[in-house]
This record gives sequence, C-alpha cells and structure tokens, in this order.
Amino acid sequence: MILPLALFSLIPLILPLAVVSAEPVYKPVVLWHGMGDDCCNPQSMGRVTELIQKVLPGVFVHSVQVGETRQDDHEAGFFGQVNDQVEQVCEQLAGIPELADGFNAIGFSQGGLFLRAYVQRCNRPAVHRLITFGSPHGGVADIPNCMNPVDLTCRLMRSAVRFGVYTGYVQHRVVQAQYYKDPRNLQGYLDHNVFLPDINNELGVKNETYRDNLSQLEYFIMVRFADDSMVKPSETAWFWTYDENEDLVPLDKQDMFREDWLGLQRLGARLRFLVSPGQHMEISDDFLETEIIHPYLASPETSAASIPAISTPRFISQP
Ligand SMILES: *[C@@H]1O[C@H](CO)[C@@H](O)[C@H](O)[C@H]1NC(C)=O
Ligand SMILES: CC(=O)N[C@H]1CO[C@H](CO)[C@@H](O)[C@@H]1O
Repeated sequence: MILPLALFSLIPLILPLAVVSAEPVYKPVVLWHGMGDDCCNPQSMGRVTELIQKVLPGVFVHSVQVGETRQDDHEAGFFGQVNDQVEQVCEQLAGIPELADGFNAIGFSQGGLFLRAYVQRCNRPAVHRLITFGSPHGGVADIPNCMNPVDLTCRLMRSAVRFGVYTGYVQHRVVQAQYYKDPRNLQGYLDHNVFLPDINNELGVKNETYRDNLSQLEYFIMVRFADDSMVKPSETAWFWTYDENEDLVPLDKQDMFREDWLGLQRLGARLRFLVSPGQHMEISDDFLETEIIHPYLASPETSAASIPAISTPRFISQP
C-alpha cells in the first residue's frame, strides 16, 4: 500500500498550486486613440480602460501616447509624420516590461491603422489579436470631418490639406494627408503619399515582412460603423476603396487581396468583419463588452491552426 500513501502526501502540495494558477491571467491590452483624442481622456480611452478592467480584473492596459504630454499627443493626431510616430510607438511598447510576452491591441479610427503599421513593421513584442474600430485601412477619399467643431487643431489641419494634399509640404506635416487616397488621382497617391501605399504594400516591390507579420495575427477583427459619416467611404474600415471611376471595390475584388500583398487571404477565418451600430466612434459599452472583450480579450490563447473555419460567408457584398 505504498502508492495511496504517496498520493496522499502529494495532495496538500498540489492543491495550493492549483488554486494559485486558477486565477485568470489575461493578455495585456494596448489602445491607440483616434484623431482629435488623446491617450488619457477619461471620457474616451479612460472609459474603455475601465470597462476592460471591470470585465477582466487585473488586466494590464496601456494607452499609447505620442510625445511628452497629453497636448503633444492630441497635436500628433493631426501634425507630424506617421512613419516617425509609428517608430516612436515601436520603441515605447518595446520598453514596457508588462508587454514583453505579447499583447492584444485595439485601435480607434486612425489609431487602428497605425497599430496595423506597428504589426507590419515592428511587432516586437508581438500583437496576438488586433481589433480596429472604423480605421481607414483602404484610405479616405475626403479629409475626415472634425468630430469636435471647436477643435482648432482639427480646423487648422483641414485648411492645410486644402493647400494640396500630395504636396511634399503637406505630406510631411499633416497626418490625415498620409492616408488620403484620391480616386481622381490614384497615380499621384502612389507617387506621393508617404505612408498608406507602403503600409498597404501597393508599391512595385512588395515587402514580405508586412505579409508575414500581419498573417501571424491570431485574429484581425475589423469593425465598421453602420452610420459612419466621418470617414469616406465608411467601408474603408474593411479595406474597401474607390477605383478610378469612384466605384467602391470590396476587399475580395482587389488585387491586394487576390494576390495577398498583406497576408489577409492567408488569415482566412481569422480575419473578421464586424458592424457596430451608430456613427463613427459611437461605441456602446454593450458592444465593447459582448462583441469584443468577452469573445476576443477574455478567452485563452488559441493557436491559429486550431481555429475552426467559419461557415458563414466572410465577405458581404453590400454594406
Ligand atoms: C520591409 O519592412 C521592414 C520593416 O519595416 C524593413 O526593415 C525592410 O527594409 C522592408 N523591406 C523592403 C524590401 O522594403
Ligand atoms: C511575429 C512576427 O512575425 N514578427 C516579425 C515582424 O517583423 C519583424 C521585423 O522584420 C521581425 O523581427 C519580427 O520577428
């Protein structure tokens, strides 16, 4: 009767360990705010942080700040070079010990596009699940409206763009010009836009790292706002874009997808298309909690290979 005795003596050792490891440990979350917002506004990123931490107690949340102060960060949403800002954020995130084993990321509006650039260009530490809300992945055919009409920096941005969106002067200074894709001047866009054609791998030489890095995401969830009138077209949130005839082209009809310049095809069922009711950036707590936090931030890690293919069509032809 040696065996039962030995088992007995092990139990008290195992139990406390099991109790400790049953405490859920959630992947850290990184947020990148949108235009006209900043890292630390209690009503926006602060509210999102609180909700995430209410649903996932103890989770580490970091909200990206470009520059030294909240004011710098607000201005960096309008002025500066996106390429530099992404590089700065690559360094910032690499220096945060809590993120060292990777994290999930939520980007709001242009912040989602910039987080995708982070994945494609840096991704050290790696993003596991990328969620973007109303992000201009396919570019915008008009400069976004100012959400806050009294925001002087936003009005200054709009008048600077009127000066000439693809001039070197504006391209190197105005953030929104760097994801502006003029359907009436697609060649000008490819030749002079300093950010989006590169990050969308639309140039002659394709960057394999962009494709490899993006296709390694566990999930890439793109949320479009049903009544979005801030970004044109609103389907840019799903990579839709205008052709030279100003007809809207769904992602699956684009060479970018067919030739898989970005690894979106390789993502397969791990690429998700969601619709949130409401206007640009009108995100209800309920939507965040039930559609994003519970399904994508609370669940344990899944290896990409074990995610079953979904049977519903992945592409919706009409918005
Ligand atoms: C691809 O992107 C990576 C990361 O930004 C960069 O280091 C590399 O030089 C790029 N390769 C090409 C061919 O442009
Ligand atoms: C997860 C992943 O593929 N990360 C790579 C993204 O690209 C950088 C830069 O080339 C690599 O160093 C990463 O390993």
